[in-house]
Amino acid sequence: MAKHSVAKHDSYDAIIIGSGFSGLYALHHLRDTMGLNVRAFDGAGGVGGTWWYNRYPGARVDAPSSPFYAYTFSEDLVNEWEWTETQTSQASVLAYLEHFAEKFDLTKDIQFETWIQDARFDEALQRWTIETDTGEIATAQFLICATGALFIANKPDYPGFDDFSGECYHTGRWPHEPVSFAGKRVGVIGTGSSGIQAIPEIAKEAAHVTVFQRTPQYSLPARNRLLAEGELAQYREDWEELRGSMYKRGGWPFKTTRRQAAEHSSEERRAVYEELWEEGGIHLSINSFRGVLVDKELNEEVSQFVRDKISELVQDPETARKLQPDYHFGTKRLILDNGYFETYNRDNISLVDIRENPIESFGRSSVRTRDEEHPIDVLVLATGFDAVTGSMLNINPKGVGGISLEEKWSERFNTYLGATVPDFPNLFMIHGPSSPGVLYTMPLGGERTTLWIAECIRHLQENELASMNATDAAAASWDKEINDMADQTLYPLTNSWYVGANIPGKPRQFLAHLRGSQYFDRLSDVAQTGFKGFEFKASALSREA
Ligand code: N01
Repeated sequence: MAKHSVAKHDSYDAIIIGSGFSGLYALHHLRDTMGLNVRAFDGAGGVGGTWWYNRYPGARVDAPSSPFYAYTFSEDLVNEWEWTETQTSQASVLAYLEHFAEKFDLTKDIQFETWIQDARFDEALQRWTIETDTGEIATAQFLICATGALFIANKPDYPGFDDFSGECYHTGRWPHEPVSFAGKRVGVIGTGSSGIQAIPEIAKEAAHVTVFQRTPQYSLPARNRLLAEGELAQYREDWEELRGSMYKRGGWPFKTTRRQAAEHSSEERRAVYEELWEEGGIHLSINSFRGVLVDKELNEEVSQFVRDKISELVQDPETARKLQPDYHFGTKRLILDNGYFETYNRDNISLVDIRENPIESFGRSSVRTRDEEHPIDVLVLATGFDAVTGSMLNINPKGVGGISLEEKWSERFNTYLGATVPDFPNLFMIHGPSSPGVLYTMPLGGERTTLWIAECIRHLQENELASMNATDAAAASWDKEINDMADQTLYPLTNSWYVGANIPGKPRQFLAHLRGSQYFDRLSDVAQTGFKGFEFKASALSREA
């Protein structure tokens, strides 16, 4: 895409960082609906965010029913975009976002291939100043960070890693040129959503795949299929109602179950699990019985059901044993796969449990575990991200008194409403820590958060105010609320990126709001009741009057 540069020292109403789902919508809404002068920046060479970077083989939306992983605000868009599969591929989501950017003429206001190097709040002017890696400086009253919850790649720092001299790719930074695995020995480190999506596709092409697994995972069959004729038409017809349901429920139009486990025999429960496994997608997780993520005994029953399925699917008993997960079902991000476990029945794949047999060193074309040397031509790092907080800390904005976000978050990732940080006035995050983020439908979450940010801006404009700043007390109380909610569940018991456990030294804290629809109701309440929890500063204009 063409690079449009800002003139040096340009000034805007709002600067947006990121042009994924949320950044694009924010640009459209703030510019076209609110009439603001807006500029967006993105380090990537085009729109798409996550979908620009994550081009690894097999990359798909890890959620069911693709029509719902899309913008909901424009009936036009719903009617004109032709989704083809139930689990949309990366290429298809990216094409959709490119279409969206073109339809609303967004790229003219996005500067690509430009990283924000510094962002500072100027207290005298009550404005943000950003500096780019290309030496440009721009100011804006509002800084909207749509920087992605899963953006900063987590690369393992094994000693001697650099001794490996073959091709090496991180799933979250996949090359734009085709990568060929034909005839090659491929090593994959990591078995989260990305690894589990990529491994079956790589195994179809490679001479051999060696999977280095640290934690075995629960993965449910995605049962991806082409949308049947009429399905999309039905969706369009029901769109208003479905959209309403998405708002009311957790971002999906599906009803979650109200069935009580205690009212059913264990045989009846097993039959329910079987039915939901066959249905595929996230249904086993949300539609079996109430309390799967709260009640240890019930959770263990579902966990064992999935372990049994893995044993049925994988022919070699030793491989099946290594693939048995031992944490509470659903407390790491649920994975949807297309033939992951079945892939271990091929004769060109082997699984190394690195908890039993750790990686010790690397050769020029090998990975050495304690017991064996594995010849490797291509290494795929499916090792995830410094999730939720990493992309904000990468920018490390400086707020009131020059405090950096890194200092502010040195012990806890305090936010107010998951969207603002005390001492960082007029800075808004979309999918920030303690927002529902990935536990909600992200495109819809991005839309709804943007609408709330727009209300904040309108409030300042109507009252001739220059800035709003969350108080420390409001953030502390929000932090407690989020953690109390999480502590009622099994989530915090598991080492996952939800609690920052995948990054050595990261403060452990549950990073998401667990009840998406309540969260957005809360945002509305705060807006309708005078923005409790914020302090305001008058604009220079109204101070002079
Ligand atoms: O990353 P992950 P991901 N040595 O952190 C292992 C979203 N997503 O990229 O479990 C060896 O889940 C790590 O092991 P462990 C989705 O929300 C969305 O797969 O920490 N192994 C784990 O197995 C997802 O949850 C889509 O013990 C190491 C793996 O690497 C999120 O992105 C598609 C290691 C990392 O799993 C992240 O998924 C794909 C080390 N040093 C992903 N460090 C959509 O469709 C880490 N691991 C939207």
